[in-house]
Amino acid sequence: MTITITAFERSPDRGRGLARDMGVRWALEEVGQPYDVRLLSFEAMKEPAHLALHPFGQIPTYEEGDLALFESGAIVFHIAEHHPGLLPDDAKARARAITWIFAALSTMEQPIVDREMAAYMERDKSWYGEHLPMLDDRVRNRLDQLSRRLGDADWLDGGFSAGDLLMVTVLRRLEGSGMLDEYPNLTAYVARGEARPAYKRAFAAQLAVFTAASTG
Ligand SMILES: N[C@@H](CCC(=O)N[C@@H](CS)C(=O)NCC(=O)O)C(=O)O
Repeated sequence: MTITITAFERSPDRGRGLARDMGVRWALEEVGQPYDVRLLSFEAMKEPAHLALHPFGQIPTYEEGDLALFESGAIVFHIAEHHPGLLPDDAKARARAITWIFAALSTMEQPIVDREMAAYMERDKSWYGEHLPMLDDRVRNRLDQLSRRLGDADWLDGGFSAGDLLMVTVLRRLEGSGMLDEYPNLTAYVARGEARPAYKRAFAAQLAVFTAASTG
């Protein structure tokens, strides 16, 4: 059955793989599942046709036959549940890998996105200089804890899983902040994710969309 996802027609990240379709593309590449992409403008994302798929008017969405999903975490989880390779077979190991999916998208992503949003929206405000160190501390606290847990392991719990895929995707949002550089094991962890052939294919595919939109 054909899978169609949605992505930005012209991604604000300029094709650096930070838009949330990246994790979905990566998961589909990991399991060897071909997919189509429907590109959307910001305006089209707020129109009724897209709102019927995504109540918040965002990307990505995922359509497969009569199934329509939104939320990148739910989509990656769905892909991992229906194809081998992203979740272990052992029930307990599987539950732990799923736990890392939630940890990536709630515990880790939240302070990282709060910091990112402040940089976009508060940079010119008088309180930004005081607020930023607080936001940095919250991110650092989570990075400290994650770094301690990962230790010198390659992945968070045994073999590479959907939990690692989403954790690497989330940590990449810190690119350019210098914060990840303080944690050599997390830097190496992200690099291991980025070195996976499936990651490279997904990254190239989303970059090609931005390049085409910029040169076309
Ligand atoms: N929690 C959602 C976040 C989705 C999200 O923030 N999408 C962004 C792109 S990365 C978006 O569509 N932004 C445009 C908008 O909100 O208008 C997910 O993981 O899918």
